[in-house]
Amino acid sequence: MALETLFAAIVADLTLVRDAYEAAGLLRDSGHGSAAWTLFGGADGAERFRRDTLLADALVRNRVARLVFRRQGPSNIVVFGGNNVGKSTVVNVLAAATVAGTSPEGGHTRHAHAFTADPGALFAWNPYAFNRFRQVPSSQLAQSGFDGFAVSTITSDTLPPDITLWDSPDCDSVGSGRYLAAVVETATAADLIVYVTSVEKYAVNDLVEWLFDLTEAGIPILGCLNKTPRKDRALVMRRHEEDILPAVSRRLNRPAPSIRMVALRTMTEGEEADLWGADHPEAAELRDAAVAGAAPQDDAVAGRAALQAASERIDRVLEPARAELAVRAAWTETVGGAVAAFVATYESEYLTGDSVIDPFTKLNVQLLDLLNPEIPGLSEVMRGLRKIRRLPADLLKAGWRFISERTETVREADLAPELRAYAHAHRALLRAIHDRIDAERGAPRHHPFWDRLAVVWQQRAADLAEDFRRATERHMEQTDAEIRSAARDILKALEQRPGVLRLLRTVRLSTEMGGLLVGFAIPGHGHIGHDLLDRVVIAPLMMSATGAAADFAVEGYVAQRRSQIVEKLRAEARTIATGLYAAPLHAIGEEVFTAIGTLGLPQALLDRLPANLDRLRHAADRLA
Ligand SMILES: Nc1nc2c(ncn2[C@@H]2O[C@H](COP(=O)(O)OP(=O)(O)O)[C@@H](O)[C@H]2O)c(=O)[nH]1
Ligand SMILES: [Mg+2]
Repeated sequence: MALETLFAAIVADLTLVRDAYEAAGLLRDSGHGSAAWTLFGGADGAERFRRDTLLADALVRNRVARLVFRRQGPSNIVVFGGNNVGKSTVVNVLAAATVAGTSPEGGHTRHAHAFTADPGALFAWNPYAFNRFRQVPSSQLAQSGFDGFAVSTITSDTLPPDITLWDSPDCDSVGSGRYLAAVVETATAADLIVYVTSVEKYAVNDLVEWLFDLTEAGIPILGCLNKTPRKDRALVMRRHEEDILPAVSRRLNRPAPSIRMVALRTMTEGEEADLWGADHPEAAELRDAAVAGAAPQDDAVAGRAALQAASERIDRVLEPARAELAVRAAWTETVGGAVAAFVATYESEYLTGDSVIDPFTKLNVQLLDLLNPEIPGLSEVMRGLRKIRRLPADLLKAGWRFISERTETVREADLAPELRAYAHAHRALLRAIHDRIDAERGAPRHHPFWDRLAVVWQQRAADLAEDFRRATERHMEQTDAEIRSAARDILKALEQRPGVLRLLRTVRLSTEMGGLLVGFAIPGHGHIGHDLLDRVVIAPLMMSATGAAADFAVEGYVAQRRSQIVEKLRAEARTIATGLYAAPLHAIGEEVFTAIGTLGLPQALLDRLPANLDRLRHAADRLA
């Protein structure tokens, strides 16, 4: 791939990432409880992420671009620093004219503003510079959105014509989150940054960290100590170099930049223009140092340093997108696991459990009912089986309280085994989901998905329980119909065995366990338990001396019809679980993502972008 194509692909992907993050509000709000705050476990992490994301994108577009395009045009000197340190004043000192607006209040400058002799030449070499910003007339700058910037034409006697001066907004004041993108865009376009600080601000950690980020990205920095009385200057400069930078270096475990500092004369009572007047040679000293420092760098060196800095950040930048994909996978897995828990519980408690063989009891009873409705005890058993055929609503209440109370209620014991199995299966499913949500939210850093899910889940679980109740009842009716038709089929098959039919007609029934399990007794054979078909139908047939082929045919048919019922019930439990739970749970997941703002960045992009940065690095190393 040609270097330019590769570069364009990287820029396009970074743009998609940044668009997605901006749409989701991740770059705007890092306050308590915001998505970024939750995702990064606090404001520090959220702000670090915002800075890394803005930097990686802007470094690529404004500096890595030098590997691809020939940098031309004026050099940019960008004045950068904390709130109210006198940045705009320093722009004026450098221009030796009042060009930039200053104000005693903080946060006055909110847009990037260029002062240049040749506006047309500004970014003629780089189509990607300031591509997320709109140029507006400087008179409209104050009213423009945070994506506005202005370019004013100046003619200066003191400043070389190939120097463009940039005023930038504060990088640290409250609310700077909104215009931080403008700060980063301007800073990364710099050939030299004039870092303005003061006796009040020089020790602010957040500001000092910028010096590390910018230096590592290969951007030359000149320090300017402003608003500091002459008697304190030497001390402040020494402390900055000997204490502050090393302390931050130790904390960040990154090498300390070495920053040359020039101090400006303090404006006491007087006019701003005095600051660059004849008796203030500091202004000229600063200007000369800045112009010298802004001399064009080697493009390959500058581009590679920026590429290195962007590459080092890319994993942190992509973290929210990766986290989102991981959350999607986790939710799919949770739903799958919960549905599996539902089916497993239903199976073990109803279909394959050794104490409950309710479908067969029903089958046998139906069979007997068809044979002889007058069989003693049969009508009671039929009534018993039909007894509790509705799931009591409170058993299905899906609130946390219901799930955490793992006690068996009295009413539950009264339930027909099928319903009890279903109620337990329902609970197993809820518990699986609840446990996962709890575990995820328990982590100090977690995806906001889980918090929102907990809220939506509370609202929806009641509806789910109601749907479940209806579906279970419907299913029970279907099961009964299925069992009745199986009984009819078996009876038909048994017609070949009139002796067995005769025997069965004499059976007596007794009920156990609250009428839910049925015992069978045949006069002369004693109590034979509840699995009638195996013992009463199959066994005698096996022992019978008559035609083995026909016997096995009947036996085989009965066994097959029975296993069909089990298979059908198992399949239906799966269908119920999938239709009733899986689809709505996935829909809830999507709803939560929509509510919290889904990024929707595909895995392919997350793999491709770092790989392309690597490829560009190798290509640049080969060129060097
Ligand atoms: N006392 C004093 N005030 C200054 C000096 N430099 C700038 N200021 C004032 O500090 C205030 C903020 O300056 P400004 O350049 O707007 O700061 P910015 O927010 O960093 O751009 C303005 O009222 C300036 O006049 C200085 O050297 N001494
Ligand atoms: Mg300003």
